[in-house]
Amino acid sequence: MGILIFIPTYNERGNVARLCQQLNALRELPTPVIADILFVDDNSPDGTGEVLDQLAAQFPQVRVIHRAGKEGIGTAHQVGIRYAYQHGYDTLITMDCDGTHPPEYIPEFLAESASPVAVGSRYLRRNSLDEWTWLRRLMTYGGHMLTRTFLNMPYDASSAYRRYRLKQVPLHIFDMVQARGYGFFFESLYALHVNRFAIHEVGIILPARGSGESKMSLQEAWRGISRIFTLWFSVARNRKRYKLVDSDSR
Ligand SMILES: Nc1nc2c(ncn2[C@@H]2O[C@H](COP(=O)(O)OP(=O)(O)OP(=O)(O)O)[C@@H](O)[C@H]2O)c(=O)[nH]1
Ligand SMILES: [Mg+2]
Repeated sequence: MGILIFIPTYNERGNVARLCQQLNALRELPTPVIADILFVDDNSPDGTGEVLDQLAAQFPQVRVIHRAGKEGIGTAHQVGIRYAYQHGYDTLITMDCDGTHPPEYIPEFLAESASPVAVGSRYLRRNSLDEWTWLRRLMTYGGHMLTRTFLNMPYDASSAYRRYRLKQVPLHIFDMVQARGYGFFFESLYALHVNRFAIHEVGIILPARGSGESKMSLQEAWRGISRIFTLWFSVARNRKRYKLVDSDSR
């Protein structure tokens, strides 16, 4: 089977319909992107779940999983990833719902065929974060500096805009990830990196968020930072912690 686009939502009522429409428009391109779309909504108080149900009734390619409450962005991605494996998709794209991950990059993600993983990177283009506030830029660059320094990863490790080729990546990689929140992104990329899966970066420009508010609170940012150090410490103590049995032969 083909492509699944996975999008976690929490209070994105004002953004879901537009994103859905933009993703459907990719079907009309000269090289059409025919994909199913899966939303995982955590019982958003703003009623995003009901809007998603309407979209699912309107478009057969849209599916919705409703969870009972806010369980974190990392566990939402785990649900999306497991759904993709269980339903036999070859390719999984993951992205945010807030308009910061323009769907125009999806064809570029798909065109790259050499790497099992592709990541949308905010560090390849000078103007990538021009529309963002200085505080949000500071947080993003700070996180990047920490993942570079402590986890030795050159990529944009906290980017949620990704493409995985599932036949080339074993599900077990994601079983190793413990972070339930934003730490999911660098922990999963770390597991891929140490197991020598090629990671391709696509330079993206991120517009400011559409409607609604960020869920990246100071508490979430702090949790992410402490997760980097926990990871660093646990890897220092047990070098095999994230290693698959056969990764040395890759
Ligand atoms: N299902 C689910 N989705 C979440 C949760 N937290 C965040 N999201 C979604 O994950 C995506 C990213 O969240 P954002 O609030 O945009 O976080 P961010 O991109 O780090 O921060 P900004 O873009 O700066 O606002 C959005 O689509 C959110 O709706 C959660 O606990 N559960
Ligand atoms: Mg965002």
